[in-house]
Formats: sequence, structure tokens, C-alpha cells
Amino acid sequence: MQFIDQARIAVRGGRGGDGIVAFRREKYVPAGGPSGGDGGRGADVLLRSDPNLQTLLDFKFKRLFAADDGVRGGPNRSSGASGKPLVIKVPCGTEVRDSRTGILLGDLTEAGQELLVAAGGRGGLGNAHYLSNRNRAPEKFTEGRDGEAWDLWLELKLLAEVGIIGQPNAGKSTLIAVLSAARPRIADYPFTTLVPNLGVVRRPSGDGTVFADIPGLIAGAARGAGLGHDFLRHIQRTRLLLHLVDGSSEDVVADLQVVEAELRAYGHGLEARPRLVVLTKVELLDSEEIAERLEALAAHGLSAAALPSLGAPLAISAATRTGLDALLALVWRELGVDRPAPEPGALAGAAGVAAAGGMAAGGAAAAGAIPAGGAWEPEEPETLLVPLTRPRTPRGTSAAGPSFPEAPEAAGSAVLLDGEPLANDSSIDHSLHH
Ligand SMILES: Nc1nc2c(ncn2[C@@H]2O[C@H](COP(=O)(O)OP(=O)(O)OP(=O)(O)O)[C@@H](O)[C@H]2O)c(=O)[nH]1
Ligand SMILES: [Mg+2]
Repeated sequence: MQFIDQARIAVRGGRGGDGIVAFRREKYVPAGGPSGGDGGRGADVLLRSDPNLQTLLDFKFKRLFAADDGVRGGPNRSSGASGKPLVIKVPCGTEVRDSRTGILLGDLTEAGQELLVAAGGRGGLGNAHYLSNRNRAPEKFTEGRDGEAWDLWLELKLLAEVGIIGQPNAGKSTLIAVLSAARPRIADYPFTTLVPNLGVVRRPSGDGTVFADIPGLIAGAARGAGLGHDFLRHIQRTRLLLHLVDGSSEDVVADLQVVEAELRAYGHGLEARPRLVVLTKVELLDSEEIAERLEALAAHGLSAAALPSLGAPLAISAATRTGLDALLALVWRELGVDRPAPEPGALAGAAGVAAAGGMAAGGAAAAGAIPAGGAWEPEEPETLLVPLTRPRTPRGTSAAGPSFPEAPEAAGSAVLLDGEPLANDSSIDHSLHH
């Protein structure tokens, strides 16, 4: 399964059914009046977030989504049937924008949230509506209206509270593997991780917090070096970052600065995200070397201002599990484990935004610029219509970590949650689609 985190789709609400012209023709009723029924409403197109989906892959193969039209009216004032809504499933964490303007229409963070993206057209009126004293036999009716048509830009931003960053080989995947049940690929060559991995780390309170392990960053990533830096969008929603620096490196300060420079180049507020510098693989060093490197990182790494509450760099070894408790203690303190998670925001503000000012019919396939080239700037999480919400995952870290130093089993290229690729049934609810 491929990991696709951006997609462009066209959605079109159904056309309303036409009203009709009909007259009552019944025995013993000499002058039956107008009896043409109204057309049914065209169906709406909705997006719904589904926790079983982890990628926008399906939209690579299907891009046009048109909802059912309403049925035209019938005789005897019978109204035509309205179309059933077309529900398109998307992964949790999908941002939805109008692809022409970049305006944010909604952010589907919680499972089961729905966003109306194209309203169906109104049904037309049958001639029964036009009966008046002046005109006892109206032949007037109205046609159904076209449904709305929009071009949407979907962007998946994974929902994790803690992001793990660093250069390739720093030990990021190894850390998530020892802390959670995630089993990402681990190897002693750079760019082992190609897509983000999610792992649920159990909090002292029992529930889980999602950590995201992302590919390594190298100098020039902002200009496309290595795997580039686009995957940083998956840590945009995190509340804190763990910046891992390979303890066995010759120059830990230079390593740290390379990644910090890339964070700044990426922007989107990531450079100001609270973070903790973590020196890894310290079982390979003696205590003097550890102290010296920690000191160097503290002195030359980040200014104290960049680390508002996380404090001095920390030494860990995933191999011997040294320092992991101290690391987690700091993470929980920063996340405020005792604080209740904020209430998930209602989507009321987002639903129906697409309903304003319907576009002309048939425009669904019209070309609009794909905003990949930065025609507009994505907004920061705090300005989103739906407040940032935290994922709640009941599953904890039941299985023990990987048997170090053996590389855990390779895990495909899908985004994994706790080491398991999530079911990826089609994102389209076929039962509702003609
Ligand atoms: N000795 C020792 N080796 C470690 C430790 N943690 C990780 N490693 C090794 O470092 C190498 C890289 O580890 P990964 O976890 O794949 O590193 P990564 O940061 O995810 O690398 P990319 O995915 O390429 O960015 C592997 O060979 C690991 O076995 C540790 O605590 N001690
Ligand atoms: Mg990795």
C-alpha cells in the first residue's frame, strides 16, 4: 500500500429533478386542475473521516465524485425522489481546501466528522404550484437546479502529539519501536524510513499518546535533498518534538544545527515548537564523552528560548533502555498528562461553508491550479476552523519492544499504527454511490 498524503478531487452535487406539467384526468371530474409534481432534490456530497483509513491513496484512482440527481416530479402532485447523499471517506487528519483559492473548508480530525462539500440542487416546481384564480390551467413549471461543483485539495496531516525528528540514522525508528508497539523498519543506512510511522505510547494515566517517527532530514532538505522536507507536515500538529542526535557522531552540535536549519526553512511554526534534544546510542560512549556532548549541545545547540519548558539535553540508549523513563517523564510533564484533553471542536462552522455561492454547473472538471507550488500558504493549526484535537487511542503498548539490536520485521510502506497497517478498504462508500 502506498502512502499518499495529498490529492485533488472534483465533487458535484446532484441536479434537482424537474417539476412537470400535468392535469387531473378523472372520470366525473370535468375540469381537473393542474397536478404536476415537484422534482426531488439532488444529492449532497459529504466527506466523512474514517479511522480505518491512513492514506489518500484511493483518490489517485478516482477523482470525480458526482452525487445522484433528484428524480423529476410525477403526475397527481407526486414529488420525485431525492438523491441519497454521496459519502466519501477520508482519513482522520484530512484538511479540505478549495483548490482554486486555498481557502480552508474544514479539517476532519475526529472519527466520524462530516463536511458538506457540494450541496445538491433544488428540485423544480410542478405546475400544481402555479394554480391561481387567473390561471386555472397553468402550464408553467421550473427545472431542477444544478448541484454545486467544487474542486477540492485534500491534505492529510497525521495526528500525533509528539514528533521525532533528526538526521538519518539518529535512532528515531528505534526509539518509537522501544517505546510503543510500532515496528518500523530499522537499519544502519540512511533513509530507512520513507513514510511516517505512528506508535502509541502509553501514558501513566493509561491512555495512549501518538508519537510520529518521520524520515531523516539532511542539509538542503528544503531544496529537495534526501527525501525533501514535505513530510514535515505530519508533525505540524504535534505539541512537542524530540530532536534526536546520534551520540556516536563526530560533531553532535553540527548535526543538531543542520536539522534545526531545516526546521526553520520549513517554517509553519515548527521552529518554535517546544522540543527536547536527545542524545542517542550513549551506551557506545563513556560517561565523560556523554557529559561533554551534552554540554556542547546545551551550549551551542539551541538557545534556551527555543526550549521553553523541556530543559537540558538528555542522554538515552534504546539498546540498553537507559534514560527512557526520564525522557518520558519530561514528555508527560510537557503534555500535562493530568490536564484533560480539549473538547473536540464541533464542525458546525465548517459544515455548510461550501454551500455559499454555488458555482456554475458542469464546472467540476474545470482546470484550477494545483496549489502544490505554494500559490497560497497553508494556515497554521491555530487558525483552522476546527480546533486542534488530540487523538485518543485506546490501544496501548502491550507487546514488548523489539529485541535489540536485531532489526524488527520490515513493515511495508504504509503508515503503521502500532506496527499494524490499518485496514484500507476503499474510501468510497459504494453503497451510496451509483
Ligand atoms: N548501539 C546503538 N545503536 C542504535 C541505538 N538506537 C539505534 N541504533 C542503530 O542505529 C541505526 C539507525 O537506527 P534507526 O532507528 O533506523 O534510525 P533512524 O533515525 O530511524 O534512521 P532513518 O529512518 O534512516 O532516518 C540502526 O542500525 C540501529 O540499530 C542505540 O541506542 N544504540
Ligand atoms: Mg527511521
